[in-house]
Amino acid sequence: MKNQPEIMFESAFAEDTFKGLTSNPKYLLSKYIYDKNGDKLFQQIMDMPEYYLTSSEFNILELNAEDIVVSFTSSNGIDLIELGAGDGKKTKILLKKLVEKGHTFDYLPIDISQNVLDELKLSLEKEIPEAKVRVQQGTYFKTLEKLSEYNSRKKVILVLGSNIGNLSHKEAVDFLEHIARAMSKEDMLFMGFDQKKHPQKILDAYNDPAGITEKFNKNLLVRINSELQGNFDPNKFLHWETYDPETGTAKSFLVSKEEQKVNIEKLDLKISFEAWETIHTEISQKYDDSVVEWLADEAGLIVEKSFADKENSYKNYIFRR
Ligand code: AVJ
Repeated sequence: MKNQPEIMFESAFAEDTFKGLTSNPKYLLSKYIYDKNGDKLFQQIMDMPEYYLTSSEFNILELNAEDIVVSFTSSNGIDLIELGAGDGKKTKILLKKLVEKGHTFDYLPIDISQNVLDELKLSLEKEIPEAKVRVQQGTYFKTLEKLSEYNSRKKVILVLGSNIGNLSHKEAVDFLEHIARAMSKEDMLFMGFDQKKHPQKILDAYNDPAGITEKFNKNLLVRINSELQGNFDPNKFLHWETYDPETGTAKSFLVSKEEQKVNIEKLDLKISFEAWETIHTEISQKYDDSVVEWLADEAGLIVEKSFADKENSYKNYIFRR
């Protein structure tokens, strides 16, 4: 991979899109859903009644805020580092509790989207002016390298929202390993994992009748059109969701409703679709305790504690090295 001529492509988005659409079967990477439009659509998803993940985690944090915050703290304060911070709606519960209990901390939210970070910073200045905040833009892998630079006091790393679910188990272990490597003995990792549950509930969360998730998924095509001068007609694709209860993997696809050709000018690429040919766009992995323990073990981490909602539909785990 390292030897590929990078000059051929104007961006990682261009290169990954070229690779995905010339593969068989075709795929696109879900991280590229999150441009300004995608961020907005994800905000709308989090407000949908069908998307139980957000309210489940919100309730877990609210019910256990005191316990959680107590386990976070250290006599000389902490650096609270959040990967994929988003709007920080759930994190604010913990920040408020830290302030209320008089704990010393810096909050360091990291997100791929600068828009999201700008808004987060503004809202925190208003809602929790006591909090010391330093935002950082970047992808997970870039930010993981920076993690070990924070080593003057206890680090607590947050990954909420079951964001790990977009990774295959192999990628998840790799991600956890990178985090583990940057952790010292007293550091902690606090992470949300959506749990296996009634398959219909999962399908409903990723296939809402209002079509918000469909728009979110199709934003990949819209983004290719606007940034790479493509001519996808999103109406000629079907949003399709599957869930395999054995593996716990929810998968999103765009399915071509007819035979068609698409032109992407900036990639100098013409792609043909057969009728009913697929583009795989996203996985949203669901977990149980034994899978989480296995992932942790593979990455050299130990599960110290977990917090669940009433139905065990979602869990937050504390990991240590
Ligand atoms: C942000 C990765 C947790 O997979 O549940 C929501 C993204 N995709 N609806 C998820 C998403 C479709 C979400 N994560």
